[in-house]
Amino acid sequence: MRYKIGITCYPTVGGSGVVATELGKALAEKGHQVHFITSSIPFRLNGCNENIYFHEVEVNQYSVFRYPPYDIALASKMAEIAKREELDILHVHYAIPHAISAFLAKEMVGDHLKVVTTLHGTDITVLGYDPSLSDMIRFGIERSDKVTAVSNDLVKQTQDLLSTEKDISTIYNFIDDREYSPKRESNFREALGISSTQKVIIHISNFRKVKRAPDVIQSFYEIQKDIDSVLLLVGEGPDLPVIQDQAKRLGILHKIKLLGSQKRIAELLAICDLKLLLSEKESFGLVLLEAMACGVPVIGTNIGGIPEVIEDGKNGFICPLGDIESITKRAIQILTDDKLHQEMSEYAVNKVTEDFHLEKIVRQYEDIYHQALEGL
Ligand code: GMT
Repeated sequence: MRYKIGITCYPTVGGSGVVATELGKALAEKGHQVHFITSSIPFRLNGCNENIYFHEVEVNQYSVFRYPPYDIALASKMAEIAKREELDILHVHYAIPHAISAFLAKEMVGDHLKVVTTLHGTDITVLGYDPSLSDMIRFGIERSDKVTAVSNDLVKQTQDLLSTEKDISTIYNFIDDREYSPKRESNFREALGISSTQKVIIHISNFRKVKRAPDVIQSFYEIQKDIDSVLLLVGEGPDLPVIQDQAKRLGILHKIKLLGSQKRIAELLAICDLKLLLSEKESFGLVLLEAMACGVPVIGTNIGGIPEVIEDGKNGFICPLGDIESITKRAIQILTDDKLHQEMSEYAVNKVTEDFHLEKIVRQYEDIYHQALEGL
């Protein structure tokens, strides 16, 4: 069965936008017709595919508006495209405001249009605590025909926090192994002036508070005392100046490479020995999958969906939040025991293939669309 699917997401850098865009590309490859309805072209939407269309949501400015009504403009665009292109499904990523706009669009178009909402994390674990939004998030979820979340932990948090009995299916994030695979050609070591004997540790994030970037710096400070190593920091965000100061104070700034936003992540990962993700909130941790697919062992905190991605002692280690001593100990273990590193690297690649492969996960979304359309 081929569907006509409208996809809405945040088009800028961010896990939910990446997942939504990669899903759209994979669905289009399988012959579905995919219409991205977003405020600008999603940043991962490169290259052409005959089944992919892009519809920009434009918000007109009128002096009477103090705030431009994006949510209404989005709903209106969704309804316009759904009617004109005879869409079967609106699949929205991130509850606010997308699920609400989709609800409005469905009211305008008719019940034959089905709404699938995918929860990604902060739409629940941060916004869900805001009393001015929580009832609206619950409404969006309950009025969606199908709801998915990216980990079992996020399903549970949503049900507990919003007191909803809505059935929410876990569909994990996925990775395309045509893009992320081990032992890729990479000239980053030379380009970054890293010697062949130095170990390379990487952290990739949006450097918001929840990512606990200062813990990454503190752990690296401890690790580099024992191991000749460098730390690569990829991404942009508000905590970058904070950790730059911290690294300067600790006297390790010269061992840290601040790389900003990068597109060639797989090539960067090819030179890495370890990835750290020490967040205090993380519904899944897509960056863990990227590392694992490239054969890089990972250390993460015991929060959110991270333990559903990292099997402690198998493809990396799980450490208590903020426990720098245990993170350091585990990192040194991985970086000094070549046999363990090799085993973890292989386990990581196999786990990605078995649990998080694009084909498997895309089939699960197709199944959700089928259920929504059949009223199952
Ligand atoms: O990581 C972020 O803060 C960005 C955020 C987003 O909405 O783009 O990521 C969330 O969705 C990703 C894709 O499903 C997940 O892999 C991230 O774990 C999740 N972030 C948080 O829960 C903090």
